[in-house]
Amino acid sequence: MRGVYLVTDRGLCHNRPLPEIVLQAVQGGAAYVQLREKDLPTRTFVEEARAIKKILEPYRVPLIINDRVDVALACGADGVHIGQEDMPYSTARKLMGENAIIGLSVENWEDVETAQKLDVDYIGVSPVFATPTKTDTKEPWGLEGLKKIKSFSRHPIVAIGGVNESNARAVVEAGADCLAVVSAICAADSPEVATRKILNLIQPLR
Ligand code: TZP
Ligand code: MG
Repeated sequence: MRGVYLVTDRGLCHNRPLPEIVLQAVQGGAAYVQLREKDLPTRTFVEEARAIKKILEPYRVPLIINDRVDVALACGADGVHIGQEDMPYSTARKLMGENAIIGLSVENWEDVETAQKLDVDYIGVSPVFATPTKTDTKEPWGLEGLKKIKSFSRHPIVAIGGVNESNARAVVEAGADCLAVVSAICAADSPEVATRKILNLIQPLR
């Protein structure tokens, strides 16, 4: 895993259509897109996921679905991102198959140790910094927590939570392989420019 990983939030897109935001982010160099929909009816979620998948295919950018293995299977997504209260990793792996990308959020040290025994494709270090985008989080890891995880974990690290232009370099220097970004891209005047700026900041590093 490397580069910038867009995680969507339709509520932060200032009424612009989500497919447009996704396309702009990919044109700005986003390497992964995670569709994160907490409130959509399942049918609408599947339709949206199929539409986004079509947008991503020509760019060879993997589509990852947040939480919902059923939606990921229904739209033929490349992977799924699961949290500690979602479907267990082993079940998700059985359903998604060995080639799927499966990411798992780690919110405390016990999660990090447990993930070490699982063949996840990455761990999502969540949250690195406190963020208004998701307020039901546990204690932020901070850069020190991220460093500690990097020196312990055998898995690629995706950092999420408050990541933006002002801290992208520091987050990568602390050990993130890849930066997951919500508001700094979705709410930007130009999601394309915002993505490219973050990418340019970290590209010399990774
Ligand atoms: N998981 C942990 S923090 C977060 C998620 C989905 C939200 C991150 O949003 P932002 O706007 O990039 O801080
Ligand atoms: Mg979840």
